[in-house]
Amino acid sequence: MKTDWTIIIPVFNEAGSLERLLNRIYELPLASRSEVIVADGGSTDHTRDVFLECSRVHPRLYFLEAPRGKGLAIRLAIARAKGRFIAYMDGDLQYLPEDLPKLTSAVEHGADLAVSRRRLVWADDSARRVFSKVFSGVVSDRMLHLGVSDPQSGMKAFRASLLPHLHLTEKHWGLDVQLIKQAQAARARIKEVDIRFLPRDSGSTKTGFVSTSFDLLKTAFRASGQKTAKSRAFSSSRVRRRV
Ligand SMILES: Nc1nc2c(ncn2[C@@H]2O[C@H](COP(=O)(O)OP(=O)(O)OP(=O)(O)O)[C@@H](O)[C@H]2O)c(=O)[nH]1
Ligand SMILES: [Mg+2]
Repeated sequence: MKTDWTIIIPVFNEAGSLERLLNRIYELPLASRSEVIVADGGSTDHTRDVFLECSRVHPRLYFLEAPRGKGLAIRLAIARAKGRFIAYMDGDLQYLPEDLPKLTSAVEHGADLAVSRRRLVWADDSARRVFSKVFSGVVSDRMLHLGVSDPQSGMKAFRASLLPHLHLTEKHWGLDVQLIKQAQAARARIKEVDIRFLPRDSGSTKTGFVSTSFDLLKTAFRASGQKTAKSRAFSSSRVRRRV
């Protein structure tokens, strides 16, 4: 069986959603040519037991033990990915597995990186959501010129051939911004894809308003400082296209 895709699910205490999420991923036609890595940041609930149950019925499903940090867990999973293409999505079922093929198809049809753009299916006017909008508008756009409208969205897909052009170092919430910034510097073709976004129906949030904001701003400052050097480093080497 060929492994076109590596699908990475970062989780920390997501026992309430993991089984439902994996069952739905494995119903996708995409699953027959994918491996799935559950990248766990040291869950203290029954996430691991849920994974073990699921691994009895689903093939090519792997567990990765990572230190704390969503970004770090994704990076460690990327390092062991066998797929020609890589996707990641949150494990709390706020993103619909059925929307994943929209991103994978964008990549298989020529994009180097597909970035999802959340369309809320409920009215969320929480302080965190408002901050997220401000962050996207001001920092991502004005400061980093990312050119995407929802950089923090937790579902992305890209070609593994992009990886030699990247140097991902973020451990927490800044990984998404770093990925986009570095892909942009590598002249990657970035495509935005609309997806649905639901409220959490189990578990609890791992983001704190202050800590997440601080983490993202640190990333933004680091990324804006790296901008010139990165652009120069990649200017002579275009991303290899495999389409
Ligand atoms: N491996 C790993 N995964 C994490 C860590 N922190 C969060 N996650 C996972 O990353 C994903 C996003 O975290 P969430 O807490 O849902 O963040 P959010 O979606 O911005 O917040 P909510 O809207 O409240 O759910 C979820 O699948 C989490 O389980 C971590 O330290 N390590
Ligand atoms: Mg969430």
